[in-house]
Amino acid sequence: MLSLARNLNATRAIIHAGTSANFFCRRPALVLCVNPNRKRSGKRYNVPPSAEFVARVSGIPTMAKLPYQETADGLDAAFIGVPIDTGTSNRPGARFGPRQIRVESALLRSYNSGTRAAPYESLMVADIGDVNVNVYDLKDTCKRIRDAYRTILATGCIPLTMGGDHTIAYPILQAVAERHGPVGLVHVDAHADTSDVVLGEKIGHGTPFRRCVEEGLLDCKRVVQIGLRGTGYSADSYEWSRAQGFRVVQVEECWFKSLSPLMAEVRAQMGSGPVYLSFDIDALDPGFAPGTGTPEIAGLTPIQGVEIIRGCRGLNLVGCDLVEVSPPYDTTGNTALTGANLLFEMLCVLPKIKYFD
Ligand SMILES: [Mn+2]
Repeated sequence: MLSLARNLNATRAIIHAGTSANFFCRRPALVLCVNPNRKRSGKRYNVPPSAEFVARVSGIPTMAKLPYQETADGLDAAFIGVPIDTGTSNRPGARFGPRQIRVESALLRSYNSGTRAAPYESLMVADIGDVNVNVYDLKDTCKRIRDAYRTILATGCIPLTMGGDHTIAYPILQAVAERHGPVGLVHVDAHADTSDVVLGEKIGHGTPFRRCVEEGLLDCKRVVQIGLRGTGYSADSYEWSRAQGFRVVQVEECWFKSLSPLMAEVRAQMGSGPVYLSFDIDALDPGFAPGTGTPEIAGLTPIQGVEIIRGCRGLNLVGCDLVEVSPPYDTTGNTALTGANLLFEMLCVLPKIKYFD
């Protein structure tokens, strides 16, 4: 209560000073939500305005109501959108994913009540907008994504990507591997996304991880694919993955279980090397996340999704994405809301995040 009272008093002071309207500027946002328990490290972080004091429906919808800035300079982590669906094989609409995730993310608060993570007391985070994609040319889009992520990664910032269809993982991982070398991969998905050629094309949302392996972007012994399921083009749809050395965890191994024990094994598999987390929202059952392009029944629960992400705590995460949210197929907005929450969970397991234990 004491800290709440202090926050309230600080906020009143700002309101009386007449500056509260501009809550996207760094200083007012910080003053609005300053936590008196924060160690006096001298470093100031971006803190979203609290809905205790600022209506969450107000303002320009950035991810988690964080400040927007044009580059990754000075950031430890950044939310970035890649609004494409020109790689989809079935229902389109993922190009609207980043925008809808930002809108629904207005419900997010600053602390993780479950894990007691305090991301905005640990890292400098902002929303850096969207990659300027070419909706008429998927190959050009891939080049644009790769170039954008080279620039982001060169600053030392960890990208948290809002997709966009899963094609984007390929050019992102090209840039990630350029900086970090071949990375481990925690891939959560209904599909392996390891097809070679689809309708004569090498680039699409069913092929990114085949391309990544061909280019040596992955440390194949440190790849796990979780949640795979559905009908296939052959009886063993995941033979190619296993032949590369991937660990494949089909959804049947996940049914009716906590995935925390699995994640202990995954942490051992990943070791201390760099790891990329790629989470396709279609890993979740379409009853929970219907707004996606290629839904498959009998999927993971949101609880299991959260267990997977929280199980990545302690890994050397160098980038994360949440892809395939297609808002037109979920008029409730709940798929995008789920995506926003999963992205917040990803932020909460990045290296150097502070926890109140
Ligand atoms: Mn996928």
